Amino acid sequence: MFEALTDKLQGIFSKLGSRGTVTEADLDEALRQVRLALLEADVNFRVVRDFIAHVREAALGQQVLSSLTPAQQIMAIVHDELIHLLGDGQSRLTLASQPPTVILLVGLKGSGKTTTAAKLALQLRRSGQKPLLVAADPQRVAATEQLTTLGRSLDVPVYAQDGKIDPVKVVRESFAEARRLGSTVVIVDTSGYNKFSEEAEEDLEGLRKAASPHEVILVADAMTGQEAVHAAEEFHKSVNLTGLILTKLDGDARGGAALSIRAVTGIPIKFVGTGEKSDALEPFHPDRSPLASSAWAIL
Ligand SMILES: Nc1nc2c(ncn2[C@@H]2O[C@H](COP(=O)(O)OP(=O)(O)OP(=O)(O)O)[C@@H](O)[C@H]2O)c(=O)[nH]1
Ligand SMILES: [Mg+2]
Repeated sequence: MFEALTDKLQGIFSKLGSRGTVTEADLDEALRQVRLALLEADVNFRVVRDFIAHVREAALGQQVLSSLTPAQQIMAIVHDELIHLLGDGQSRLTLASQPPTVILLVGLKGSGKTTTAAKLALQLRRSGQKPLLVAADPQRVAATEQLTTLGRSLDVPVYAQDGKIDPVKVVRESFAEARRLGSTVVIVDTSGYNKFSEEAEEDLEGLRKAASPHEVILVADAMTGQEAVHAAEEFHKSVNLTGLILTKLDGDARGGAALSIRAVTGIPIKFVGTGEKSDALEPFHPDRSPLASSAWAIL
C-alpha cells in the first residue's frame, strides 16, 4: 500500500532538500508535484486540494522559507499533514460497558464484510472476548453457509436461521443465543449493496433499530477507488458510521481511496484487511504507515 506514492514523495523531497535556500516559487513547484503524486495515487481531488492548501498555509505561516532548514521543515509539515489525513492515533473498537458489544458490519457488495466478520471474531477472541457471529444477509446466495463455514473453521459460534431469512428477526433472536452462550461481542454480517440506495437505507435503519449497535463499521474495498469514497460518504450520511475497515490492502490498490475515505468522512480507520485468510486483519496505526514515514526517510 502507498509504495508508489511514498517513492514519489521521497523523490520530490530529496530534490527540495538538495537546495540551500527555498523560494516561494520552489515551494509552489514542490507542492505542485505533491499534488500530482496524490492525484495519481487516486486520492480524492477535494482531499488533495485541502491538503495542499494546509501545507502551503502552514509553511508560509511558520516562515520556514527564511529558516536555516526550509526543506526539512516543509517535509515535517507534509509528514504531520499526512498523518492527520490518515487519522491522529490508533482508534480501537468501542466495547460496551455492559456486554455484549454489538458490531454491525455494512458495505457495498463484495467489499469483504463476511470475511471481515470472521477476522474480527478471531481477533476479538484472541484478546479474550467471546464473539458470536450473526448471519443477517438475506441477499447473497449461500451467505449464511459462508459465515457458518468460516465460524466452524475458527471454532466461533454462528447464529443463523434457515430458509428465507428476515435479517431484523435474525438479529433480534440472536441476542437470546448470545445470552445463552455468554457472548461478549455480537458481530452482525449484513447484505452488500451494488450502490447506496433508499432500499439500503431502509434495510440498515431497520437493522440499526433491532441491533442498537455500539459500532457501525463500513467495510470498504480499497481497490475500488473513488467509487468506495463516494459510497462511504453516502453510508455515513445515512447510518452514522463509527469506524472503517479497509480491505484488500494486500492488492495493488494505490492507497489513495483509503486515504480519502478517512478524510471525507472523518471516521477513523480501525483495521485494515491484508489478505483472504482469517488472520489477515491488522489494527491501523496512522503514524506507523510507510506513507507517514516517507517524509522522514530522507531527513
Ligand atoms: N486479498 C484480499 N481479499 C479479501 C480481503 N477481504 C476479503 N477478500 C476477498 O473478497 C471476496 C469477497 O469477500 P466477502 O467477505 O464475501 O465480501 P462480502 O462483502 O461479504 O460480499 P457480499 O456479501 O456479496 O456483499 C472474497 O473472495 C474474499 O476472500 C482482503 O483483505 N484481501
Ligand atoms: Mg457477505
